[in-house]
Amino acid sequence: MKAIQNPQDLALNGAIPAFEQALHVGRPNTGSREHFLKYAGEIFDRRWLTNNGPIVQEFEQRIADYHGVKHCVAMCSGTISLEIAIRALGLEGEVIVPSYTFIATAHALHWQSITPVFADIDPTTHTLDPDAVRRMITPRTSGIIGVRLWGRAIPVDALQAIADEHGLKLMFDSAHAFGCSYKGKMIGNAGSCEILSFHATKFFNTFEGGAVLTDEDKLAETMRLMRNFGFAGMDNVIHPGTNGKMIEIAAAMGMVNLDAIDNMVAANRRNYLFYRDQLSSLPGISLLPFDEYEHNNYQYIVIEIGQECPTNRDDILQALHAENILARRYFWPGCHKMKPYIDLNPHAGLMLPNTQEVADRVILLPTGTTIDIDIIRTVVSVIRVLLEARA
Ligand code: T4K
Repeated sequence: MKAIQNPQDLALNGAIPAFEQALHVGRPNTGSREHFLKYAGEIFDRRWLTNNGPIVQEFEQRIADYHGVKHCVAMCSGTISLEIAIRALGLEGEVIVPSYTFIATAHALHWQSITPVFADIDPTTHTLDPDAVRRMITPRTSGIIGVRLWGRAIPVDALQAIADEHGLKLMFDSAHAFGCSYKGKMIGNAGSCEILSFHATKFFNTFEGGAVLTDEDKLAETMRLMRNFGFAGMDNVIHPGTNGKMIEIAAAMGMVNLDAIDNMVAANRRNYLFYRDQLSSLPGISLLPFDEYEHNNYQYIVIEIGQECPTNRDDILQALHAENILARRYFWPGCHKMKPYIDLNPHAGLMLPNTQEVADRVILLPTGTTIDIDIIRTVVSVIRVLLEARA
């Protein structure tokens, strides 16, 4: 790793990149390879590969216990978990969601001929603003999906009050919030259900995978049917369904990663604190804070580029990419500016000023167990030297 002290050290100015191999925001964390291979051997011996196998069942119990929730219904992805939960709740017509989220939140609705109606966010938390949600309610609205973006705070009580007042269903896309709490309560129990993603790039992964957490017995039963074609036993289909099952080898990855989860959170927290320290002296750059009184997974390092910064967000991104630091501008430009939503409602942005502003000023920096403090020092020095050169 080369030292970056002067503008001529920047790859942007012709120097060799700081990193030979790309640094990713979503480099997977992995638990014990040895234990994983032991599970794999057992799967071979048992010849039970999928369809609610014993590892999936144990995995579901551990995830439910971890979050203190009654049911965990494991699925093959976070997106399928969203689709199944949306259908099991009977959502239809219009559903209010933030535009500032991964496209899957909106797609899971559109895929089922439901219109996602985008409401604006609170610029400090990056999550749904309850007042903005109220403004988007119409006679066709059937529900609200809150997104616990970056695993951080979302006004659960205010959203529940709006849902109750208008007879709407409320659920949460908690794809980023595995192991997080809000107001001292672990996620999983808010609204009717909460969905998780275990995609490779999430700090906790099952290669691909997802789950729905709920305290509602009937809802859990319906989703279990729906993820397996509606089968209630051999030759007996009693419900519409699809194939949303988690496979045994994915659950095995989940088991070894659960065993290692404390180390993964500790690495993320160490990185977060070091980034916070290193970034604190840079003008116009602020790190989105985690509330230390809550359980956090610290999986995303989100920085915001403000007015006082001597350069703009995309200039910084370009300098980082030149060094092979593949920082991301999640979730730019917002779902409402992507297809098919831009065609369906080209003027949606008029109601989304905070979304547009936040999407234009955010950068995510690499973290996780493959990133250490020496790497972070170099990442931050690239930004520091660039800002000094632009000042
Ligand atoms: N709701 C929310 C709020 C979400 O953020 C997501 C997913 C979902 C729902 C849906 O859940 P899933 O159906 O995905 O379970 C990534 C992930 O693909 C996506 O899961 C995630 N959110 C989103 C925030 O990030 P991309 O397209 O930005 O990145 P991707 O998958 O190309 O990976 C990023 C980089 O990580 C790669 O360029 C290389 C590296 N990488 C990736 C993989 C897959 C590795 O080093 N190893 C790997 O195995 O979406």
